Amino acid sequence: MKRDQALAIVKEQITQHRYQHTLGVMETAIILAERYGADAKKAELAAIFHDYAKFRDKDEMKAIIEEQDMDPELLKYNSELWHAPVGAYLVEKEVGIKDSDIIDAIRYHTSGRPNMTLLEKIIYLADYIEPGRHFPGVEEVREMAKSNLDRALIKSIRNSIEFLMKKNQRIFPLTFHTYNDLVKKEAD
Ligand code: DGI
Ligand code: FE
Ligand code: FE
Repeated sequence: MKRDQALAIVKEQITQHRYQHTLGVMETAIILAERYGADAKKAELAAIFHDYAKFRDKDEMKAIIEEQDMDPELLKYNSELWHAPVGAYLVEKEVGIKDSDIIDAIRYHTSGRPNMTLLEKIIYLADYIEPGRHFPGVEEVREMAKSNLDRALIKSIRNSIEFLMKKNQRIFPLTFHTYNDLVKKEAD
């Protein structure tokens, strides 16, 4: 699928603000793919569609999680987590993208998972450091991403967990598993 066609599809699904974020993730994901030797075309498409389901109705997302036998634990945690697995499902079903590398990068863009693929890491990180992000610590992760993808990823996940904990939010266990897996590999 061509970039312009993909962008036109996603533009219909999200707000103008989220669309600008999507363009930032796309640009960043392509740079990271070129830097770390991933497929830039897959990175482009995964980035374009990563937040496809962000504005779906909660009840619709809940129904999809149940009907498609997704992890029922998701329903016990913040509904902000749901748009990633639901997006993976809908991008395949509604947009027709079948490539499992792209679909999994969408599925795991919010929590990560142990043994992430290079493409999954790139989309997670691009989502965190795209030029439209302005939270404390982002510049440090941007710098790290220039030389060490895994270290940048660990830092971004640690920052996110800390941020959620400061807000008294519960952490989805898969987010912790992702963090532990990356830290273990870093220490090996
Ligand atoms: O969709 P984006 O805003 O671009 O970014 P995202 O998909 O990384 O995260 C969406 C939201 O999900 C964000 O507000 C924080 C929340 N979130 C991410 N990981 C966890 C989480 N919420 C909980 N409760 N637990 C998590 O592990
Ligand atoms: Fe997202
Ligand atoms: Fe995003």
